[in-house]
Amino acid sequence: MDLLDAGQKFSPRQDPDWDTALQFLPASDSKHLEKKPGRRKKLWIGVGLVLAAAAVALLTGLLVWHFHLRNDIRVKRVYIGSMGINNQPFLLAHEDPNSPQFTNLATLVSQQLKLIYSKNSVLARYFKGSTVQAFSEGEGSSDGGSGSIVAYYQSEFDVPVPQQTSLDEAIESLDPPEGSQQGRHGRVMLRPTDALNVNSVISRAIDPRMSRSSFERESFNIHVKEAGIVQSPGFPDSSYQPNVYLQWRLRADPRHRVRLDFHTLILEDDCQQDFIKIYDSLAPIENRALTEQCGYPHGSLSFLSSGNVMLLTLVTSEEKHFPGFRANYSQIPLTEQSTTECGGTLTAEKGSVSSPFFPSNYPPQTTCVWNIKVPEEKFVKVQFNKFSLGNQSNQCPNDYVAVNNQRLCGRKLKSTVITSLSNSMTIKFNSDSSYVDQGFTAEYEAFVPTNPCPGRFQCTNNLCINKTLQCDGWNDCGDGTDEDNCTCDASQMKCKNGRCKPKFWECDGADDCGDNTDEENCVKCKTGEFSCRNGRCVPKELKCNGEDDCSDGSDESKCEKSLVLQQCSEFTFHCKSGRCISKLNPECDGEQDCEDGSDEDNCQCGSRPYRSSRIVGGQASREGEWPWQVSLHIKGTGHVCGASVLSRQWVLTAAHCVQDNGPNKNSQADQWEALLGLHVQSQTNEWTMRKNIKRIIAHPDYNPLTYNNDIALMELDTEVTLNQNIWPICLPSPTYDFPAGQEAWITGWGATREGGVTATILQKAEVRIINSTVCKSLMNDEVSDRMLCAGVLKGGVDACQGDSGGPLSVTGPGGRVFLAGVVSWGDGCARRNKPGVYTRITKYRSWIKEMSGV
Ligand code: 4AZ
Repeated sequence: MDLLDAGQKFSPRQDPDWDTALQFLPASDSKHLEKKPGRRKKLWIGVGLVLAAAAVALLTGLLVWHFHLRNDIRVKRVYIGSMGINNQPFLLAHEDPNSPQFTNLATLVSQQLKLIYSKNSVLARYFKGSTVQAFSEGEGSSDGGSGSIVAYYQSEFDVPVPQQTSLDEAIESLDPPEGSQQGRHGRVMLRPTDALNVNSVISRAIDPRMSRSSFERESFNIHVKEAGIVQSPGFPDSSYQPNVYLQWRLRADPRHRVRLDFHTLILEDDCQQDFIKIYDSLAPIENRALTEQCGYPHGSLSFLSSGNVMLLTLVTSEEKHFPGFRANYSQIPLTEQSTTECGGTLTAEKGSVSSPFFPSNYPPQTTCVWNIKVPEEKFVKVQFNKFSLGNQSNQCPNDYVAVNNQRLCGRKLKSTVITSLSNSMTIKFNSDSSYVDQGFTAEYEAFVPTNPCPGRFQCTNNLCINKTLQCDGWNDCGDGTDEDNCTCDASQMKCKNGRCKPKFWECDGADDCGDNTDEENCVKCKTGEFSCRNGRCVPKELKCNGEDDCSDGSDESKCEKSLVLQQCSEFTFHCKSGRCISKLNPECDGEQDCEDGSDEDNCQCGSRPYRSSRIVGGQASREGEWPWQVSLHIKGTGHVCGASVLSRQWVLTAAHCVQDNGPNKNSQADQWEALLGLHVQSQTNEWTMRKNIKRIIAHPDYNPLTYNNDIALMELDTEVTLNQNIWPICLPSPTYDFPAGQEAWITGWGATREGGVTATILQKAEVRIINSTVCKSLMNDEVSDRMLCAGVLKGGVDACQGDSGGPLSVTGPGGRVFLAGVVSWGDGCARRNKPGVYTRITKYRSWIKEMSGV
């Protein structure tokens, strides 16, 4: 019998009792196996009933567990807090947890807390116990008696999981009412049992990242009266230890603030793993946290306490360890009247105001009020230059600046102008008790209402600018109103938004109009066609298909995925094997694209090794931010040029830096020394290496008249040890593409303005790659194909004298930084429409390899 024959027995329509018909294959003894239909049905019903009963029982059990037993599953919840106590003097012995004075007072505080919790049914039910961690001076006794003290404690509760929120709420309900001096835990409430006169209790749940049980914990007590240094253990010779929770309790003299300035801070990038947190308290109370930092932070790292204590904590995880931190501590007196620090009455017609201690972060719990009064017939306007006050939010409930009662916060108010329609203006600055920021600087000025901008153009945002800046293609007002309603002249194009822009900016790869209309209709090919770099048009579908349809390879040069190409071109990456791939800039992007993996060879470059994360118009960089930056010194003279680290033994600079110049024999290696890992001129540190030069190889075709081939290699006399501040930059392959409009960074210690003096701290500035055709026309055709232009055409940002030889750094697709250019020349510095000109490194890749092996 074949199988089909057996299958014919399956006939559900004829036999509704389907399981009796489930006989696809005949058994050898079919009679024996066939079940009696009636008995089997009963059996199945029975099994069904049993299963249903089991399911109901299971469900009931689960519900009971959920609503009853699970309610009984308790978790430990820890709150960190502070208690202000009147009538208890602070003694030196209170700093020592082993002293009897500490123990006695700690016992009283624990009893007091128990008493406070006992008056709240939720707290009373779940309270387990408290421990006191430290004491500090209070801000003065409210009844003028024997002084006051603050106790820092930890309270533990065992709470059923669903009750955690109510417990948090109960704890927060103990906070003193806002603005009150005397809390609700005063004498009256606690008498007669307690000996403590409590004026406030504040506590919050501990940061969960600080409550891991596996931590090794340690605390250090530091008096900051004598300025000193605090650093992570092992810094700078070794990275910090795993799994630690370290606390540094910093105490200043009474009526002083603690000041903490970070010199270095390099932690793992992920704040869930490693972080530092600073508190305006001696215990890590969440609503006294001033900042949390991890990775390689870039903002201001100078912090001030509101009173005479501060807590610095370091938490690390099991994996990945970084150098850590070093910070300087000191104390500064708290002035009797806050107006000497900030605020006051200002009657001059012009002046400036800033948040306290700017550019350091402002301290918490600070209020300043400036009352500006100018002559009767005038109005007042204020312009913010820097503005960094927390996050933007609707009502600005935390830190804010209020101008005539209008609250401002966030980070977007730079260049904002606010006018007062009278001769007075009130500016108020307010910081709450946690999370500080850098603050603001502002300038105010009186003006005649009928003529707010005498001789100048008035922007809609009330800024006054020079009339010549109107309709010049640049947004000088900040709100673009100087470029509205303009009649474009013959050399300009009209954008759709009505603005006029120089014609040569059309199709240069950058959105100059602001609405991108200068970049539209740039392609001459029909829709559905790809425009090749050689001007040919090919169907779009042929782009990135692995074949050179343009005949110049450009249809295969900017592909997402890498295809191995039949033919190589000047636009495609050459693998070591000799084959080419279609992906744009595949080298060192973290993905293997060549079959032989050669696109990821030699990629120990271009990263900030411990990142987790002059120049005119720039800003000071952070130490270690540009580890490939070199300062070239002529011995006995000091800094002359910049250079870039290529390897342990080679640095790259400009040929014009190493030319003999009268009596200066700059072409001779022994005249020079290279400083690697330098941040501040004349301030070397443990990361800095000073090296003599063994050999200088200037490009043989360098032309001192045209600056063509302005490139030179320097061989160091011995290899440097790479460290967190010394690391090579990646060299781009000859086919690497740096498109117009791409962001790039220039760095150096050169002049900070044309004809000015050099910078002390390494400066950085962001510029953009500029289209070569545009650049040639701006620079009188003096730019060759072996040069690259970058800058900000509006002016104000550029490399300058002393930056020569230094890097033009561009971040590639995988996050590594590539050397796009070497600072070479320019028409002055930071002039409008005069970009900086750089040696185009892609043109010298094989020369560098040939000369240095890098
Ligand atoms: C110089 O003299 C120099 N604006 C370097 C760069 C630039 C100008 C001058 C570019 O070394």
